[in-house]
Amino acid sequence: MRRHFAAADRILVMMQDDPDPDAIASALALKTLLGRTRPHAILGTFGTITRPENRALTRILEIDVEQIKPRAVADYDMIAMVDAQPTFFEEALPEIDLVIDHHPEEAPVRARLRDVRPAYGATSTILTEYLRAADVKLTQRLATALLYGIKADTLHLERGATRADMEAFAFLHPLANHSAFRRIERPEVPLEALDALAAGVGRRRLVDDVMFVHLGPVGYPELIAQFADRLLQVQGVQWSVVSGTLHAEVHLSVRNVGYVRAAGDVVRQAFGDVGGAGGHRAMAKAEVRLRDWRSHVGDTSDDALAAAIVTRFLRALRGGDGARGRDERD
Ligand SMILES: [Mn+2]
Repeated sequence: MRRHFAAADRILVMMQDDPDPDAIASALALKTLLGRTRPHAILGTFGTITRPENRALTRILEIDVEQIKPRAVADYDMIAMVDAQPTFFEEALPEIDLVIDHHPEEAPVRARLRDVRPAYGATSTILTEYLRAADVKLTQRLATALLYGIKADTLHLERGATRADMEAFAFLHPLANHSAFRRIERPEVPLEALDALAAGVGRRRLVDDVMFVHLGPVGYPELIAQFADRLLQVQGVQWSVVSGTLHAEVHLSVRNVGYVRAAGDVVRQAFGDVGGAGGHRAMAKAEVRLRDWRSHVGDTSDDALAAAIVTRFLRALRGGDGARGRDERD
């Protein structure tokens, strides 16, 4: 790989559109492996980083991620791609020099050099192996990023982690900065968001083991997911359903304790007919345009939205007249 890239003046290390920690850490690791400093290699994406944890990662570890235009790709001599494959992009791309990824191949990956290992839980694990093989001394910053990449992609080694991921994790753990880690994992909540939370919690509905909180208008969508995580900690709660509105859409995040019905199935059944809905076993989300909600469901005042979400969700969760349950307020 080093030999291949040695001839290039400017290298682009490409990540997916909303780069996640695994992509960002892998890109930083590849740049280190190739021995490049700015401006010779840049970490680029066509999109932006949206999740607060991921923004915190780049801010706290001072990792430069540049948003680039598709036509700017031609300005680089060589292109590497990490945690993604050329077919994941809608944009027309020139020949890719290197792909390192752990996603299954949708179509055969076309690149001059390629290392795709679908069995791995994280691309960061693959890059950690390269760095160790090449005897590169890891900085605390890079070790922290890679450890976070593995943790984020494997849900703390609980999802899809292999022996290789665990070995990389054990290698990186003593090298990482754990106080930086904590600051990244628990992103700051803006002061104004507390008012939305306080009001939402005041209007909460707890029906049996399902906690519903409608926040009303929110500043950014990740708040909804953050609060859904938190509210699952309430005693006796097995499901948390948090909703809010922004950009003329209603956003909804669902979390559960993991040993109940798959959250993705319930959310798809409850809201799939009016908007985008789906997810995994223990987390799911839905996004519905208010315009579509009005024409298919009804009133979009906050009270009406909150009530319709309760009814639809419980019906999907329980079937039939599932909306009838023991309400905290009964
Ligand atoms: Mn990944």
